[in-house]
Amino acid sequence: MALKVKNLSYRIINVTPGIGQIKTFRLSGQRQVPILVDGSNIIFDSTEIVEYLDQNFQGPKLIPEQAKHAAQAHLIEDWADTTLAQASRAELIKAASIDKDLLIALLPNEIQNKLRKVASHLSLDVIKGLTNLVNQEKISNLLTHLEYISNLVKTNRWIVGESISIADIAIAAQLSLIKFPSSSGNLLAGKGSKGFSDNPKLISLFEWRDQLDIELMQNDPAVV
Ligand SMILES: N[C@@H](CCC(=O)N[C@@H](CS)C(=O)NCC(=O)O)C(=O)O
Repeated sequence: MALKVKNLSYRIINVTPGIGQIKTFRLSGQRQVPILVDGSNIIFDSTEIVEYLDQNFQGPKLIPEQAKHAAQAHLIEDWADTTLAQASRAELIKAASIDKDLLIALLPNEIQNKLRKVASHLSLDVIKGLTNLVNQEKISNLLTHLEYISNLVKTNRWIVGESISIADIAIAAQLSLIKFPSSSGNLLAGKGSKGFSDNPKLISLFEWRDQLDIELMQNDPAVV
């Protein structure tokens, strides 16, 4: 999303969890994505990547220049990357445990067909049991926190200040796990966690996210 905001050309290389992470480790000395490869510069961690893009490329500043807005954007991004990320992943697993089509759609393309049959025989109760171990308090807070943001975006185009920032990107990115945007493709678009994706109190939030997604997709002439 940050690369799209800056209107930069890029190529996405997806990493298969496990074996694929050997490459990410060799490349960056750690196993997680995202990693940005810009010539000989290797940058990992989304915050570092956004700071690198702001410092080295033109386009809207994703870290606001005003100290007050910068502090707010950093704090919100950190919340999105930690609390929101953990809760939305747990919600996604829960949703996939009760919706076999969603579970299958989430499988990597190359193994989708082979696993389709196996997945339909899986005992989804096992997955459900595991997700119930996730801190329930965190998940009930999730709805309350998303309601706050939904109310905020009813009257504000951007989460912090008057222009797009790292806070908008961080929140919108994590929301994809709770309700997949149209850019996720036919299998996933609109799917998500019951109680969130279909919650009337969150309509403004997902409309805001969809609008941002559409604008960034349009801002995409250089993707290769
Ligand atoms: N704080 C990091 C979090 C990165 C992260 O959690 N990456 C996940 C995917 S979204 C990952 O690579 N997980 C695989 C693993 O931890 O082995 C960032 O914002 O870049």
